Order: sequence, then structure tokens, then C-alpha cells
Amino acid sequence: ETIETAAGTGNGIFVGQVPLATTQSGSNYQLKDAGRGGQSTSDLNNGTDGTGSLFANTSNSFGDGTVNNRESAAVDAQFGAATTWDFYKSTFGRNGIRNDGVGALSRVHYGSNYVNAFWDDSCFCMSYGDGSNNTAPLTEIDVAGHEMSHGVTAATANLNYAGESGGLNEATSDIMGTMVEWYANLPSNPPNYWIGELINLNGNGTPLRYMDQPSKDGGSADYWDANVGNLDVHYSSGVANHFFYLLSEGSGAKTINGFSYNSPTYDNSTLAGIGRDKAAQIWYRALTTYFTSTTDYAGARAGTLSAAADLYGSGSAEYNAVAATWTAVNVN
Ligand code: ASN
Ligand code: ZN
Repeated sequence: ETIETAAGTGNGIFVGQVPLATTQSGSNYQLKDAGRGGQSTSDLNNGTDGTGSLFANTSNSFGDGTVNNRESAAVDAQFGAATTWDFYKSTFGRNGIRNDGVGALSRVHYGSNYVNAFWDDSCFCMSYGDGSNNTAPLTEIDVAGHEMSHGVTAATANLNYAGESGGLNEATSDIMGTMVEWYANLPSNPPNYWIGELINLNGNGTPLRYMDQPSKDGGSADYWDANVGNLDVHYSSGVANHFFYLLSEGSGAKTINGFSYNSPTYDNSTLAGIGRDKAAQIWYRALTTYFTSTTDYAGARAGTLSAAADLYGSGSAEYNAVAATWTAVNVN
């Protein structure tokens, strides 16, 4: 039988109606994307191991936008992986997570009432729970970008997942996940600097994390202090998330794309921001050129300054902004 790439469509929970590159095998269409390293999405059927069953049907149209259809979360996951692939390719020239052209597996319907999503390097796959009471799958696109970026970090700096390096590892995923959300620019998911704002994980409409003022989640650090490395990595990430927001957008109160932010600085300095695209180039170059498994916040300051010098020059406005912004989050 002939196997070829087909133009499918999906209706996801968070992405809305989207095109999907599928694979035709006989009379079946599979959620497998040959043009992006064979990335595919499978159904774990509430199990917690194995590769699951590849989503396939005879209509080449997947999901109906509701959780009642098992394919809907798969559409989010498959589109999230495709968009993350495209983001890394077009923004950094990176050809897949390991830069080897090989796509990753996405697994949905992981476990039962599982309120998380995660990357696992050993299966080269990411997994998504369906949330509590299976009502809110963790498949928002910034989460997809976050989880896949754990694979990129593992393949590059390999930041240890504990202490300050663990916070930098987590922040790298929040930064790149947010950049993926901006890259996708979906009408159903207007991009912003918050993480998981559509999933309603807290039940009160608040996001999981805030890059503009990380402490708004009740646990994250806005600024470096000597205790930061003792926090959970999803809280010590706050310092770098805050750095990235400030470097991108500057300090103070502003509304961006309909979202209101008020980002403070440790030293009461006023920052203008250099834009998220330049900030992301600096972070990526630091991650892939200067950061190592043991890089801490002081090392991140040095590494991003080296990256900014490489990209824009050592006396450039961008270089000076990196220095001033680390100082604004108390990393000196
Ligand atoms: N969703 C979490 C993360 O990717 C899972 C974990 O705690 N590693 O950070
Ligand atoms: Zn993470």
C-alpha cells in the first residue's frame, strides 16, 4: 500500500480549527507528520507507559474541539509539536529537538485525573494528563513548547534539574514555550507572557505562572537571593522568567496584546526592553553556546552577555540591556 503525506484538519480544545499534515496509509489517515521528522501523537488510554496507539481514522479530520472526543487533545498536542518544530527551525535554524531531523512522540490521555504534562528524554516523548476530573487537558500550546524545550535543553546545555541550574532549565522551557505561543499567534489563544492561562489549573481563571511578576503565583521568586537555589525549580525559574520579560518588554505597567502587566525591578530602575525576538536569540545562543549543566544565575548573566556580544556587539544597546536587566533582578 502507498504511504503519503496528506492535508488533514483538526479541531482542538485550545488551538481551535487547524491544518495538520497527516500520513495516509491505505484507507487510514494517521496523526503522523513525515515532513517534521515523523512526529506523531498517540493515545495512552489512561495508561502510564508504552507508546500507546497512534491516532488514525478514515476521515482525515480529527477532534471536535471538546474533551468528549478523544482526538481533540491529540489535535492540540500534534499541532503544538508541529508549531514548536517550525518555531525552532525558522527562528534558530534548529532541525528538531536534537537538531538531527528526528521528531518526537506526543502521548495524550496519560493516567487518570493527572494534572501535569512532562518531557521524558528516555522515550524522546512528551505526555499530557487530562486534568482533574478529566476536564482540562494540559495541552495548551505554551505547555507543548515548554515540554519539547526540555528536550532541547537536554540536548544542549543539559542544565541539572536542581538548584539554580534547575531554575534556569525550567525558565528555558517557559521562555521558549511562550515564544512558541507568540509564534503560533492563534485567535483562540492570544499570545502573552503567562503560562497555561487557558487551562484553568487553579480553577479560578489564573495562569500557572507569570513571567512579568513571577511572585503572583504565590511561590516564584521575582529576584535572585542566596536562597533561590533551594526553591522548587518551578519557583527558582522566576528570576530568569522575570529577566526575559523585562528584557523583552521593559518595566512598569503596560498592556500588550490585550494583557495587562506591571513588572517591577529590584533596583527601581526603568527598563525599555529590546523586544522578545532579540531576547530569545540571546537566550538561545547562551543555552547552546555558553550554558553547561552547572550554570547558575551568575553564570547565566555571563553567558547571556557573551551571547549578546556575539550577536550584537559588546558595547551594543542589546548588550547593555542584558546587563541592566540582570541587575534589575538582583543578579550581579
Ligand atoms: N510539567 C512539569 C515540567 O515540565 C513536569 C515536571 O515537574 N518536570 O516542568
Ligand atoms: Zn518544565
